[in-house]
Amino acid sequence: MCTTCGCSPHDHHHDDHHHEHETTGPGRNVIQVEMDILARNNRLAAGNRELFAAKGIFVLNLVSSPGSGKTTLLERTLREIGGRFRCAVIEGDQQTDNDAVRIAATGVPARQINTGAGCHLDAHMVGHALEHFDLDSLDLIFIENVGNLVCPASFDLGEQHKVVVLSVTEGEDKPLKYPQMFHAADVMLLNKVDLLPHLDFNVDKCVEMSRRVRPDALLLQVSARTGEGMAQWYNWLAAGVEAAKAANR
Ligand SMILES: Nc1nc2c(ncn2[C@@H]2O[C@H](COP(=O)(O)OP(=O)(O)O)[C@@H](O)[C@H]2O)c(=O)[nH]1
Ligand SMILES: [Mg+2]
Repeated sequence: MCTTCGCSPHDHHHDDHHHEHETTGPGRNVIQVEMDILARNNRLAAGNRELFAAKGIFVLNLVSSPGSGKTTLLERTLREIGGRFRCAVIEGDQQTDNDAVRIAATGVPARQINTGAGCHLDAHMVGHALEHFDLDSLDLIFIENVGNLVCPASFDLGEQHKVVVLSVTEGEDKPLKYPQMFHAADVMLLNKVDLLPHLDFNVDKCVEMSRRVRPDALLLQVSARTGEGMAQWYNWLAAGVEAAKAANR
């Protein structure tokens, strides 16, 4: 059960046998069950985080609403910096392996997780996906979460940073409408800026709303379509990879 919307992320997850936290017994109420789920997730996320630190891997959790351009952004990123860093991608979607197929076409190893009815990835699913990679040969792992600005905010995967992608077609008020997510993300990528001439999207207003929710977030304006602004994103990635390696030395 998802603590936010009550959905069941494990319904269709074939190798998850940990349903015991989802049953209410005498004296236990729904809130306690939800707290157990989050506590268990946090424990598993801490394990993932320790593993990433031990291997010196920089790990990012990409979150957004559906269609804001996460996969397109990753495709371009991997094509443009895939030669500099050894990357892998974990893809989360309710159904299909479309995104993993798109990523694999760039030559980077990709693993799809299908969450079925579930609206977010959790640390347990990510832990299993990691078993399919040679972690000793990786610098950078991108996790593309299920498209949803609500539930993924509550579930730590063990990443160093959440990166929220907001596209200019979604309206500038999204940081205020989904403050939990925009507060949790250390970086906001404002994507599809190539479309700005066709829209009445107010970038300054969006930046101001984002600052109200998370004053210190790094805000970058990019277009995954044209490549505009992507160099700043790559510089930030390079610094993160270097820091993860330095901490591990
Ligand atoms: N114009 C424009 N379209 C984009 C950009 N990034 C992604 N798209 C388009 O937005 C749609 C959804 O992109 P996708 O990467 O699948 O989004 P996801 O659901 O967040 O992974 C696709 O049609 C992309 O081609 C961009 O920077 N500019
Ligand atoms: Mg996608």
